[in-house]
Amino acid sequence: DESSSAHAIQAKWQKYWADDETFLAGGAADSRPRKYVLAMFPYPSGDLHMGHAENYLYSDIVARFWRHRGHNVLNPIGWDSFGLPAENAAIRRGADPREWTYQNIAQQKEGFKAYGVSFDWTRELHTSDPEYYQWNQWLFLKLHERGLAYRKKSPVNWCPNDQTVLANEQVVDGRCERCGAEVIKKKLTQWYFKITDYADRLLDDLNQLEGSWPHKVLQMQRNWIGRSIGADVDFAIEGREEPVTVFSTRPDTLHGATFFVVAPDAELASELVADAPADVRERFAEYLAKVQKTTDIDRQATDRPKTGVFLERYAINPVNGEKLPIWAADYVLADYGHGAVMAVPAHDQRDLDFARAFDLPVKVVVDTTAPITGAMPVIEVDEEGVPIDTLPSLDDHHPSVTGIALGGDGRMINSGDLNGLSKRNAVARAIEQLTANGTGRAAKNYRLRDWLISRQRFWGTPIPMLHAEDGRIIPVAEDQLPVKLPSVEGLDLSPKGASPLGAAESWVRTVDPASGDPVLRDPDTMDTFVDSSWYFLRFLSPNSDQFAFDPKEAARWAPVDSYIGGVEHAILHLLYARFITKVLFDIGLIDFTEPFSSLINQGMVILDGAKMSKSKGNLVLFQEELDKFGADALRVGLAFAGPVEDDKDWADVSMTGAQKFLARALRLSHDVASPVDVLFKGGDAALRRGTHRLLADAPSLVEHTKFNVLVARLMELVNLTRKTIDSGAGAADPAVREATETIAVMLDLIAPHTAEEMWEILGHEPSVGLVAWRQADPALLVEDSVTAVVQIGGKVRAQLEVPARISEADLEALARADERVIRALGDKEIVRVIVRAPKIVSFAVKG
Ligand code: ANZ
Repeated sequence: DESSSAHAIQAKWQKYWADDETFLAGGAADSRPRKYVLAMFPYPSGDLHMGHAENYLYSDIVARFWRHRGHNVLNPIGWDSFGLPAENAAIRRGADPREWTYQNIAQQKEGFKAYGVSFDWTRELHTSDPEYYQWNQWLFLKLHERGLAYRKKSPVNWCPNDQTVLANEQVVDGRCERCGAEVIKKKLTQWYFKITDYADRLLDDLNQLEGSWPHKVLQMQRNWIGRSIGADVDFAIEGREEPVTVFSTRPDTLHGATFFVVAPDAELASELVADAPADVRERFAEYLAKVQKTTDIDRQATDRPKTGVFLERYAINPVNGEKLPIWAADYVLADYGHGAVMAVPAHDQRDLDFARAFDLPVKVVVDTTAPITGAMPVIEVDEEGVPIDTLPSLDDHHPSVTGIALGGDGRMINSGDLNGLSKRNAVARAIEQLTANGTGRAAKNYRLRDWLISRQRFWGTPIPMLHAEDGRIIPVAEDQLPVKLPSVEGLDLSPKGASPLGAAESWVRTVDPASGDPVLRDPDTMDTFVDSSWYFLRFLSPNSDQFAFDPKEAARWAPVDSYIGGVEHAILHLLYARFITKVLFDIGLIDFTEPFSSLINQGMVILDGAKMSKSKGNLVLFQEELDKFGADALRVGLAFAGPVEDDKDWADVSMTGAQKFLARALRLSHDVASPVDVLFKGGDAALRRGTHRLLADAPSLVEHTKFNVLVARLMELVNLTRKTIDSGAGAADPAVREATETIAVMLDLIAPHTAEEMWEILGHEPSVGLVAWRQADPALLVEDSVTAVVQIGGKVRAQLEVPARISEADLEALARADERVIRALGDKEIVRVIVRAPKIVSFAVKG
């Protein structure tokens, strides 16, 4: 039956590809143009699943396509094999995380081979091999040399369940991305990568990816980096020597500041309250304790009632000397800007909510009812800056009445010599004045934080640093790498809040070879996002023990031409890879600044409209589908299921339909009776036109990732070929061979085993995977033409020769441009036009 013959064909060609090494990338002597096609490498979490089936199908289609287009293609595969799931599985089963990991890798590898993915297997890598992770350590040392790896004590996101630190990116809605436990703050000394030094470049370079990356991903990266432009303003504090700086995006509103707020958990708050009366101190301490249990997400929620404590201290507004009461309130965050704000309740909603809750004054300084462009009334103001002819609408809109802050643009009022300016001009002028007075300066602020990379876990890359007894921190010399993980034997991996490596006595205690001093190894391991931040470069020299990657190979292959993977990596992985790429560029090891020239995000495979998951019990299993229907049918089913970026509902996929299509295609090759070396010139004209139309359209379909359309077009051509055979032209017609060969060569993208089989049956040598796509014959692309008539007032006035597939709009335009029609219309008024493409254009006229 269909399935068993599919399996036989599959096994035959998989063996051939492995023996022949058909899909190895060409070496330095290969003069073909190069394409680097990469799918995000998998985490070896178990069997391959349908998400993998989709991801690696798409990358395989792209890789195979470029081979057919005469390119030297690199399509490698490896495993992102460090990380928590392996460690947790090991803890559960009292086993070595290595065992679990490498077993899963072996299984997934079998899966990929059975699926017919055209990887270059000679470049396989695993990030948990010392041969790989020593280069993570090398990278760490490079960053350290440049001041980009540093240690600091700071409040970190702590998962009480996994007992480990999490990067901001790994906290989702206040919870651990992995286990869902509520994340708390804990103060720890940790290693950081200084990604904030690259914030501007990471943001600005996104512009060059516009059109090549999904717009949504670019936008997510922009928001994550979150650059705000404004000013730092210094406020003197009564009874304190040093001024306190605040960041504001609206220095134009300085005259509207009516109070001052510090984050309760910032050191400044505790300092300011230290000399306050006992009752204030008590209230503050109570408040602080509460705040420390609140997540940043909750603190930023706009619909929360505002809370705070007056510290009985005052800040002095640098522009007018006004005394502003200082409050501690949790809507101000300790680690954004400077952890303090000038509050302008008239123009900032959070400040307004707070002012209304605690009865603080609200002073309008931007008249948002005054137009700012075009002919505008000049607002007359008195010496105080109060409008003389007060606009009644402004009173109606007063924020203390409406509860709605006036965030919009308008004309400055109540603001000294800023009065009358628009917001933008006032911002610029305010910054000029602050700068001149030495009380402020232009400033930028970012949401992006430095990348916390220390993890208190076993199954990761050891951080290559030594700690001397006197507190000195000594980098491990490059020639001492790798710092290999110790054996897991005797170690308790269960989460304790400190790295299990710290208990590996004989590993932790070592000697600094330079000084001979006894030292301790850093017990922490690196975030696994370090591993995946540069792996695409390792594929270029996967076996080198000289370099992380050979710069000459990087110059040949990189950046990656097509990167394919899930949108779940829109922020973390892509941002880190972009950062490390820029660092390596700065070091001079590569000559490009963006790692992935184009990015394709695939949708999810779902079932009955729902995400598949083990817990819901609605999993479609990759291995089962593969066993039942064979690799090619699975690939056709997925490719045909819908546009790449859409979610695909497996309930709508007809696997038997896919099988039947493949069987029909295969049967064509059996039926073809024309000689192998037929010159493709003659034969059934309609079939030839169909074949050449597909030859003409297919490249752009693939380049625009319209794989489902390509499958549909192949199905059409298979049907047309069969019809041609049946309708009398017969299997010996050379057009039938031409169509069938074209089908085989193009089908290779989607169903490579069937394609190889067809190619062989048609009398050719393998591999069809390396056969060039033929050029379409332009003479066969000329469309059929038909005669269209143009009627005016019911009388035929002209006949036009037009393409059979002309659009209604084009047909009408042709008719209106025709000399005879123009003459017959004269100056009659056209009341109605009826167009029936390609046959009729009819003008109803008056006069
Ligand atoms: C005065 C002002 C007036 C502000 C106004 C806004 C509107 P983005 O755009 O997110 O960068 N801010 C500064 N530091 C803060 C902190 N640590 N916690 C909470 N809020 C903080 O926001 C910048 C604005 O957020 C700053 O500009 C400041 O309020 C506030 F009509 O200053 B603004």
